[in-house]
Amino acid sequence: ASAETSTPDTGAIADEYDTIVVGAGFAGMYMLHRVRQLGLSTVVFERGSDVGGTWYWNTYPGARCDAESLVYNYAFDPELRSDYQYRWPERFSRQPAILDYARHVAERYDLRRDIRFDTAVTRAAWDEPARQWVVETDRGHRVRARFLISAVGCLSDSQVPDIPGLNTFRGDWFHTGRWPREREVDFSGKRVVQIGTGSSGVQAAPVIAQTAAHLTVLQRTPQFTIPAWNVPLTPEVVDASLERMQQMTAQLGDTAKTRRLWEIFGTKKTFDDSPEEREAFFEQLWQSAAGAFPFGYLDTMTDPAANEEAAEFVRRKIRSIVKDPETAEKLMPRYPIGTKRQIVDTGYYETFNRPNVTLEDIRADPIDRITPEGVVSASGKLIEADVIVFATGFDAMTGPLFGLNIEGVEGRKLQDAWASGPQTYLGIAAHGFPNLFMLTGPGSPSVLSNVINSIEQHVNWLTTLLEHLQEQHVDRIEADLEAQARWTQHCTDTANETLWPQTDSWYMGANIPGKPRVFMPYLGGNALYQTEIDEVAQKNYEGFECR
Ligand code: N01
Repeated sequence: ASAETSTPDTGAIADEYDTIVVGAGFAGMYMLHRVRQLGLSTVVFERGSDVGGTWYWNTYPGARCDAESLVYNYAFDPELRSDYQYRWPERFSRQPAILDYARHVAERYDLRRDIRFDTAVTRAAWDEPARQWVVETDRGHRVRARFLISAVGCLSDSQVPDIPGLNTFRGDWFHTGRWPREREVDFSGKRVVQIGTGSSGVQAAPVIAQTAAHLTVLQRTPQFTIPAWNVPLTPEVVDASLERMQQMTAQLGDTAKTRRLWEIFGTKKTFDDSPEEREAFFEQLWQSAAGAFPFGYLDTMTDPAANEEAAEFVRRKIRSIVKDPETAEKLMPRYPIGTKRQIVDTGYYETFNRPNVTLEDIRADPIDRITPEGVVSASGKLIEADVIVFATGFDAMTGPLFGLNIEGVEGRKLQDAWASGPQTYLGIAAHGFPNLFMLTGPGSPSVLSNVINSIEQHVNWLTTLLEHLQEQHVDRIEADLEAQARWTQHCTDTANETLWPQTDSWYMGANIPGKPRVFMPYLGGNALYQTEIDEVAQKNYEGFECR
């Protein structure tokens, strides 16, 4: 890992800005770059001590991106992209490499001077007479701005489950999304209990197992994961990969504009192929598709029988990799493949062949409590631990927004407006919350895309809108209730064409007790979504009221 850049918070804060941006991850950084070009005075509040967002906080062992390095970066400046393309060390970057890139971008565009680090927004209230947002921070600032832009990310509100006795545990415990940065966590000689087997847990377990005396993985829901087949990026591999990506884009051509997310890669349906052809095709996907495995055939995400073919292929793989049949059986996922966020791994199933790794099924025998010695199950079994790792995920999409304590027109809280699920127009604006924009908000493709693409898409579109407002001398814009209802219904209808809503996942809010069950992101995919938001802009921002 590179050394932490020192970012002393010396910048003064004015009483008033044109724009306040919350968060200095990839969304906040690019937004700052663009609003500066419009000449809008702007401050960014960031609760971390440096840029990078997700890639600042998630320093857990094995943290890595499952989108390819060559595309998981900004496209807005072709020179930035080409200058950097031979610097990515691996096909799938580790967290430190991505954080280095974020820092490089901050330097290159001189972003830090407008970012106030170690500063969390604690409240944002709309002042109707002034047509401004009043934003408060945990450092006692109270600052006004015409526009409030949330760049808080979708997966930044870490969740440690409420297990009785955690405060009595005598060892260390950590959440993957809030991993300690001040010191290296050393697992050697330690008995480690890991709770959770989503993307974070699946990345962490193989790395923890390499040094821990013993690792016990507590699994509530077995998940499908596809090998990353990560490789170092030599210049030859870079050139070949860029060519492959260009070919794919050319093949898709204009058809991309009308294909939904699950239709982007496929050219045929599952049962168009004979069983032998299918097996060969799944094998090809297993070897090369990584996270796109469930999109190989056009109907995997819509036809239960087709989905089961793909799921069974992966189950056979698990049986062939995991040597102990009983452990293999415990690892068998039973939900439609792809309907939880598709995991990509390096040696996950193989980890259970190690003599120092045990898998416990906590669906069958749930966690009852934590004691000073470790974790105790409902049946009374004690799993002794020196360290507990919570890979238990996030209050996704709405959690980070609610954390800002946003109060809109007449003091209405965003939490209350969204009590039965998020309601947005285009995933970026909400009725009752004028001049508030949510980058990669609920109802946009965000987490169901290469999220940096989604970020740039939102920032570009919003920059054009802000420019339009400047030209028209408009200082208040709000989504219409009716346009919002139509958009929210469109997102739900799109999801209901697929198998996604059938599974308990964080997309559905199912991981958070009491959270409404609503499929939160938009499944249209980036290309179709671009067409849709462009159309709104062309129709003079139809669905927004400007005054
Ligand atoms: O979190 P998760 P994550 N008791 O919610 C379990 C992105 N990401 O941090 O499935 C016991 O997926 C829970 O069980 P269940 C990516 O979008 C990307 O792993 O709810 N167990 C599950 O096993 C990803 O999807 C990368 O039954 C409990 C796990 O904890 C998203 O972040 C890397 C529990 C949580 O899995 C979130 O991933 C990492 C409880 N009370 C993350 N509560 C990339 O590679 C939860 N669990 C880009």
